[in-house]
Amino acid sequence: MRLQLFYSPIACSMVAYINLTESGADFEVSPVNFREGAHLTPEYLAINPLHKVPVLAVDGRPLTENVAIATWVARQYPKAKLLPADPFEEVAAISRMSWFASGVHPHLSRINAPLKFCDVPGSEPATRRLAGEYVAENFRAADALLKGRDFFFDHFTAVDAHFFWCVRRATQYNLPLDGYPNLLAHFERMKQRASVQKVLAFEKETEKALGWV
Ligand SMILES: N[C@@H](CCC(=O)N[C@@H](CS)C(=O)NCC(=O)O)C(=O)O
Repeated sequence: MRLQLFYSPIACSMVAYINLTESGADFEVSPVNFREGAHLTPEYLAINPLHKVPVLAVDGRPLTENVAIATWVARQYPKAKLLPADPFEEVAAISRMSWFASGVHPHLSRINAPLKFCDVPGSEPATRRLAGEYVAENFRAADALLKGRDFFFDHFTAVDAHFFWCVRRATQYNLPLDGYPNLLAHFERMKQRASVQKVLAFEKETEKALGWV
């Protein structure tokens, strides 16, 4: 089976990279150079008309959306236990990932590119401030869930990989995180994982190769 991950540095394709690494899958990475508009070319739009990463092509069949990719990887490589085994817990994990994808990520995107969401001249600071407040509300809830625990469930799962990326992105926007001790401890714990260290090293290499740094 050929697994091809379409990936861009900094982007949430990091989540799929971590999950594939944790699963022990043999996969190749096709970097997508956002800064040169590679995601807007006819070739890439044929893979994902919504011009986003990640895409995991499984024997050429494109699978989009981090939650779906994580679920597929978890089912394909069950030994990695990327999702909890208990049926309720498994769906609860999917619920958490869906929350990060639909309830956290869009606010982070507003901070990154406020004019894509409100094009009123001079509105960027207000869009960013409001998005930051929504991120804060979500991080407060996540911090409470992580109290007294190493991971969202009783072992590392794809949920932790997804949340790691959200917090990482927040640090890149210098959002204040001091009020979330459990979230910060989780972030530091995640940075110790081999899969996370691998993707961070890969990101650096790719940024160099793409001429971003
Ligand atoms: N819900 C999607 C979000 C994917 C997404 O928004 N990816 C961003 C990077 S973090 C992207 O590719 N943006 C480029 C674009 O929208 O043109 C997922 O979780 O996979």
